[in-house]
Amino acid sequence: MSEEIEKLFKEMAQSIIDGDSDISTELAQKSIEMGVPPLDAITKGFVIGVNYIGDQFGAGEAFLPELVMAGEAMKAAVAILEPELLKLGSARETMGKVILATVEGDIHEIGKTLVGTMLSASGFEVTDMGVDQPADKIIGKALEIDAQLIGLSALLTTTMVRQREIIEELDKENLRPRIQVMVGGAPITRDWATKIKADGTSEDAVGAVALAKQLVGKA
Ligand code: B12
Repeated sequence: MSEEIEKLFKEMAQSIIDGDSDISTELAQKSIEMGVPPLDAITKGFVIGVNYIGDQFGAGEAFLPELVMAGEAMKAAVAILEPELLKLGSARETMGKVILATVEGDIHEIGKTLVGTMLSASGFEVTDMGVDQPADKIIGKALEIDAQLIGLSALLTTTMVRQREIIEELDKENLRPRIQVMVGGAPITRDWATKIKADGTSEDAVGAVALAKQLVGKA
């Protein structure tokens, strides 16, 4: 990695730590002009900053306003890079229909949106329902558009249980394996996914695409 790009990644992380959306969007734009791969800008730059603030918050060394500002700066930067991520898409065939949602009680959206963008770039038809979505709405939407796959994001240990509820509901209504479920979000582990009988999980957006392809039989 060139020194210039390394410096850019550090500045990106710092802009999130500072909660400065003006700088984070400026740096996102700069990375495009420099030809930095957009996913690298996110994972090697901005995510480092948001994880740092998350850890500080968890340790009681940063407070809610800082978390909120970091989240906003992160969201703004990712929005600038989204069209670039979509451009990377080499998809020629339709891979299938996916519903994405963050579960009820949970408003974290950045990771879910990133997963959605990457899935779209890979040829999936993505219906992103947004955040704080109850089970019946998610299942209703999946049936309405005849989705093969539901992707459920949860960032809180208190909301991950909602993933299980949705899977149980689908099972109760005999809607699986017609509709498969992948789960994700920072607290989600492979063990959890197995325990709640999800069809799979991935810790990042690239892995989510690979998993989705595998689940629809197009890997
Ligand atoms: C930004 C942020 C916020 C922002 C969210 C802004 C937004 N518009 O999304 C705001 C300020 C709103 C927020 C609020 C809260 N937050 Co918060 N937040 C974070 C933070 C710092 C970063 C999350 C993030 O965006 N990461 C970057 C993205 C790219 O990564 P990601 O979300 O993990 O997604 C990736 C993977 O997980 C995966 N993935 C994600 N979804 C899916 C779905 C599928 C299907 C698949 C396959 C993969 C997948 O792929 C993604 C891309 O690589 C985390 C800390 C952390 N490191 O996770 C805390 C964190 C999640 N928050 C936390 C807390 C406590 C809260 C609050 C309760 C704080 C409060 N007291 O009010 C509230 C909850 C509000 C609610 N009801 O949801 C805690 C949770 C602790 C716990 N054990 O549950 C954390 C861990 C911070 C901490 N260390 O304490 N938060």
